[in-house]
Amino acid sequence: MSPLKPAPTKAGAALPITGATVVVTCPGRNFVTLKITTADGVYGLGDATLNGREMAVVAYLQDHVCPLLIGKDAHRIEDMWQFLYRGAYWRGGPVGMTAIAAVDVALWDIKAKVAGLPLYQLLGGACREGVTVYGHANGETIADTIAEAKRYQAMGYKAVRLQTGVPGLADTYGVSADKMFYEPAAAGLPQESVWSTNAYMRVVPELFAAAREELGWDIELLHDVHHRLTPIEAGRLGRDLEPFRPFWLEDATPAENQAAFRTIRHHTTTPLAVGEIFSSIWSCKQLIEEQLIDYVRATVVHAGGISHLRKIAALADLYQVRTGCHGATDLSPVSMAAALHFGMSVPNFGLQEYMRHTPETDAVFPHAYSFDQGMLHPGDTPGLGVDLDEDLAAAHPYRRAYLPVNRLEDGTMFNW
Ligand code: CS2
Ligand code: MG
Repeated sequence: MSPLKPAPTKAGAALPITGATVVVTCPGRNFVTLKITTADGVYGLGDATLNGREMAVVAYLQDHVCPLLIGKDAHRIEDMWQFLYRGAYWRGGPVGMTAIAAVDVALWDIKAKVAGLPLYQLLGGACREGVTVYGHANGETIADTIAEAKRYQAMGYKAVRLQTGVPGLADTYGVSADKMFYEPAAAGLPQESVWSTNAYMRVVPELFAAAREELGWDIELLHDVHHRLTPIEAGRLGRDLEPFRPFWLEDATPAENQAAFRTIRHHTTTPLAVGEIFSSIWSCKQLIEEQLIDYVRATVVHAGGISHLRKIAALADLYQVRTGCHGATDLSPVSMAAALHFGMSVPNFGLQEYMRHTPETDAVFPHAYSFDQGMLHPGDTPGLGVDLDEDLAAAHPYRRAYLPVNRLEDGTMFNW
C-alpha cells in the first residue's frame, strides 16, 4: 500500500449508495423529497421542492441524477457536488441547483447520522444558542396586520414581517385568508393579480408608522417588496421607511442586474435583503463584494445545498453581509431542518424566515426542531432530525399548482 494511500479504516471506509428515490406528496401543498439509501441501511433526505415547477426537478433527479448515484460513496459530499455541477455541462439554474441541493443535503444527513451527531456539530458546532426567526403578519388592512403582529409578539417572536392589503387592489402579495399558513400557489391555472405601484408606495410607510406606534421599538419589523419596484422607486420607499427603522426591505427590485442595487444604496440607509430565488454564489457575488445588500436570502434547497450555501455565507462574512435564509411554506420541513443546522453554525447569521407548516405537513415530515422564545433549535437528533412518513406521503397525491402572475392596471405583464 503506497504511503500516500493508507489502508482504509472503518472511519475512512466508503459507504456505497444503494438507492435513490424521489417522493412527491401534497399534504395541502406540493413537496418533492429525495431519499438516498446506503449499504448500511442509513438513509438521508433532501428537499427538492421548486414551487410551481416541481415536476421539472422530479424529472431532473429521476431521469438524470439518481442513476448516477448508485454505487458512489455517500461520504464524498463535495466530490459528489462537483461531479453533479461540472458533470452536467449545463451549469446552474433553479432546476439543476435544486436537484444538486437535494443530493447534498441528503448526504450531509447520512454523514451526520453515521457520526451519531446533529448535523450542526459537523458544520463547526454551534455559534449561538438558537436560530432567531421571523414570522409573517398580514392583513387586508393596516389594523388587521398590526393585530396579527401583536399575536406573533405574544408568541415570543422577536421579528415579524408586515404585509398589508393595498387599497384599490383586489389582492396583493403576502396577504392571505389563512393567517398562519400562507401558501400562494393554487391548483388550476395561474391566478392573475393586478398591481399598482403608486397605491402600494403610499400604504407601506403608513403601515410602518402605525406599527411602530402600536408595537413599539423592541421588535424587528421587516417587509417584502417581492420584486415590484424599480431601483429608484425602491430608493424612495427605503427612504420613506427610515424613520421606522425596518430590519430589512426584501426583494426591493429584481436582482438579475446586481448593479441596480447601487441606485437603491445611494438613496437610502434602510437595510436590504435579497436572494430567495438565487441558485448560486454567482447570483450575488457582486451584491456582496460591493456591499450593496445587508442580508443574503439564498436557501439550502434552491442554492445548491448546505455545501454551496456555506460558500455564499463565507464570502458574505468577508463583507459584513449576513444570512437571512428564505423559509416559506413551500420549503419543506426537510429544508427548515437543514436551514437550522446551517443557521446554528455560521458566524454571520442574520435571521431565519419561519412560516409554519400545517399539522398535515408536519405529520408527513416528523421533525425534532422546536420553537421557543423567538428562536428555533434543530434538536440534537443525529442527522437533520427530520423524517418522511412515506405511507402518509403516498396518501397525498401530487396536484399541479401555479404561483400567481401579476399585471399592471393597463394589462402589462409584471413581476409577481
Ligand atoms: C416570499 C415567499 O417568504 C417569502 O419571502 O417571497 O412566500 C415566496 O413568495 C414563495 O416562496 C414563492 O413560492
Ligand atoms: Mg420573499
